[in-house]
Amino acid sequence: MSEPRGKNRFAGRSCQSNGRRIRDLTLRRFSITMAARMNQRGAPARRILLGVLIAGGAVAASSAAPAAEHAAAHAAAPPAIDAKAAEFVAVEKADDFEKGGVTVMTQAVAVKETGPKETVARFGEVYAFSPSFIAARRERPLVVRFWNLQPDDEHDFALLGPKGQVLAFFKLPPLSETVYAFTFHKDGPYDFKCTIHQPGMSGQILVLPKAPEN
Ligand SMILES: [Cu+2]
Repeated sequence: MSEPRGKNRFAGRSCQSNGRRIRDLTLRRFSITMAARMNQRGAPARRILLGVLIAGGAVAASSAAPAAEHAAAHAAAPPAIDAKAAEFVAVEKADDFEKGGVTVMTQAVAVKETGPKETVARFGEVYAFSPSFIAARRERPLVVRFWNLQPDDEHDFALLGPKGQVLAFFKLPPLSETVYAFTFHKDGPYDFKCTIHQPGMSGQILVLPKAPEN
């Protein structure tokens, strides 16, 4: 499944609300215990109790916002492509490219179906692109065949420019082949990532100077 796990503090779209909920419950339980004790002691103690309960309420209210953010992140619209993306790269989708180029597979490194449980509990479900590093030549089309090997996990591919701007974005549906040709116009490293599984599912294309004519 593509849901990042609740305890994954590394996930870009991490679900931290579970942790907050546990803290809220702990705080409420503490408040109730305090209430029981203070009831026996009279009015001044009750004022302190009120303060504790208000603080508890404030923490509980603050946890509602991240939960909403989280839901929004999962339903997020595709990122906007930078207006100057074409200066860096031309991206062409084609399912009829001849064989060749680089095949990039999506790899389930640690998932809840197969574990290890401790890893999934610590990092959430972990995926990777394989390979995650590709070298290319400027002005020579780099054909990449993306294979999403997971039967029930969405992935996507965002290509980033030197300032982190999005140069290209597309989805990689479950059990699909998606083929693109990238023709880079500027040398240098270009990061890429699956926006759903961050930060683990990331990589880099290094664009080398134009090949010498021979
Ligand atoms: Cu992914």
